[in-house]
Amino acid sequence: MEIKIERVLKDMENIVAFTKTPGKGCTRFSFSSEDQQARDYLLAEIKKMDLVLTVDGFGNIRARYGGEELNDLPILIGSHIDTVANGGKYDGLIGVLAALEIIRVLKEENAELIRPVELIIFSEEEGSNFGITMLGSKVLTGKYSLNELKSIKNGDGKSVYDVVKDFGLAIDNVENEVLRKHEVDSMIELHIEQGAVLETEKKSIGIVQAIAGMKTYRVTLEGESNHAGTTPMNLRSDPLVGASLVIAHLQSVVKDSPLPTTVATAGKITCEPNLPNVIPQKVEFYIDARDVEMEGIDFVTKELFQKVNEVCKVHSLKCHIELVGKSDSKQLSPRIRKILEQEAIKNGLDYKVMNSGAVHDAALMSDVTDVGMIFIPSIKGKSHCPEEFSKLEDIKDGCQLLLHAVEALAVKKNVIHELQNR
Ligand code: HGY
Ligand code: MN
Ligand code: MN
Repeated sequence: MEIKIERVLKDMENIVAFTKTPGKGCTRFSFSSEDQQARDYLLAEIKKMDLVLTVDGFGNIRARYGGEELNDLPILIGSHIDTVANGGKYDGLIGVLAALEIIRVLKEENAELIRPVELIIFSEEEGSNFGITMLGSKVLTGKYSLNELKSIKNGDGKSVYDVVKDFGLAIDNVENEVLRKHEVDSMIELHIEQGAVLETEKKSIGIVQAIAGMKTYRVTLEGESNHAGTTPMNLRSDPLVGASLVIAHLQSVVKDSPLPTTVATAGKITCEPNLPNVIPQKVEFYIDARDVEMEGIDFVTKELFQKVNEVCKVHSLKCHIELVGKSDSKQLSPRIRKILEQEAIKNGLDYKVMNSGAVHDAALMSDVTDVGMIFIPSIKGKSHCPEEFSKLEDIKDGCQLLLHAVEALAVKKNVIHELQNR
């Protein structure tokens, strides 16, 4: 069976148009009007295929092809459609559109399934609303109670609960919709690499072995606002100086981590009153610490707390450090990885087994099922920016490999070889 790449590209162009920042990349936060447009488009495509559709209380969409008579557990394929601000076209979306196209092909070819094949679209993967990545898959796998969702607030002080409820979703049901172990057979997510390894090594496919874990901290430093001209330097309590010392320290010390894969980023900062002639009162910044082993993340955490305490003493600042989001590093399923490698070899694809520095919903789903990930190259390793780009032939290879893996797991005539290989 073959995917029809022109349909994937048409879907992509249609959905990429749903952005708050036309001409400056994709800005499509979950629960926004742009998100609603993208959802409406995809739901219309799903309804054309008469799939069994469910939208849970957090807006995670599941559309199943293959009926009740199939008593084997479903395989899930999909990703997310939300973006960062001024993000790229491909992050998340390519995995959703590949899955949608694969279900179209299975239906058109009247493939005889041994298990249902389900498209899954996760809400709020980027964490753009609340600073917590993969919130949709965390809620789906039972990581948050309804009460916790009522207490987490966005920058406007609105809770997750209220934002999702105002979007028209039945969020009160989420605790009854948790996906448990052994309810699905497996999940495979196709995604762009968001790094430069595949391009540098001239590989068209990555098969993911492990996904990085992460911790996101919100650091608040309070000093004493004062006049920029009349306050002597030795009498200042300047939280922006404190913040810059902490951020610069982490950038320099991360190379001393026990692991070469540790990364630390300060990607969001607010300063009050944020005026050139006023010593700030309060600065809030986020630290994003990641590694494929938790040891690297713990290293950054230790350095962060030590440095914050040190600069607070020297600059007479008050501090508050809050862990706002976390996800553990995850080894993906050897069973699924073996199928992906077999199908890549069978189809002459030049692939590399590799780790993911980016986090993905697949990491959360690996708590409840066997999970695999397929990467396609990101040109110049660029992502989370308008320059994000993947080549047509790589997109085709990625979609086709996902289709072959679905055939091996779910289509009758192919599945025997998978059973023999268990
Ligand atoms: O931040 C990430 O790694 C993902 O793109 N949300
Ligand atoms: Mn993504
Ligand atoms: Mn992303």
